[in-house]
Amino acid sequence: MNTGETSRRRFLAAVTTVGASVALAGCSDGDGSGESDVNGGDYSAAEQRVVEYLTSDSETENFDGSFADETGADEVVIEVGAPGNGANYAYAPPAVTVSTGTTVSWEWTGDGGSHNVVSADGSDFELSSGNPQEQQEPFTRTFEERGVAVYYCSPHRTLGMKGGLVVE
Ligand SMILES: [Cu+2]
Repeated sequence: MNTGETSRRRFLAAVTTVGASVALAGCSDGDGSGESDVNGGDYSAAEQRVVEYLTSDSETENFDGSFADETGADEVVIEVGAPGNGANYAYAPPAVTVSTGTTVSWEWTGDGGSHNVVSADGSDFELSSGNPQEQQEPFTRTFEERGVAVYYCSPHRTLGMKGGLVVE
């Protein structure tokens, strides 16, 4: 259904949105310091991993380059089946920063068909909410360690239904 040309245009649009950091991703952290040298230091190295995940391959259209800052919160809710990516094919917010000890609760809206939460290759945390469902009890996880979680919805990954979490 989708064409490579369309995907490329969307990707280029994403590069423009989030700045030069994506285009120069291959150069990031070349000194091994753990900090990204690109994008004027606006993104931490951990955030940069999420940005690259959300803007590569099937772009996450509802990601505008910003991270919801939920550091210090005891509990954070991420909607599953929020508007975005052509229909209700989005996590909201798609990118979130939390502190260690935070409980994240993915809550199904009931919209957009069947969804799930599955960690992607490269994720520091393994996540699996099980088979895609239209509605189910929240998928809840408490993050005790620092790191990065990158995840997707199995049925809608190619439409951009992806999310990222930085635990700092
Ligand atoms: Cu989905």
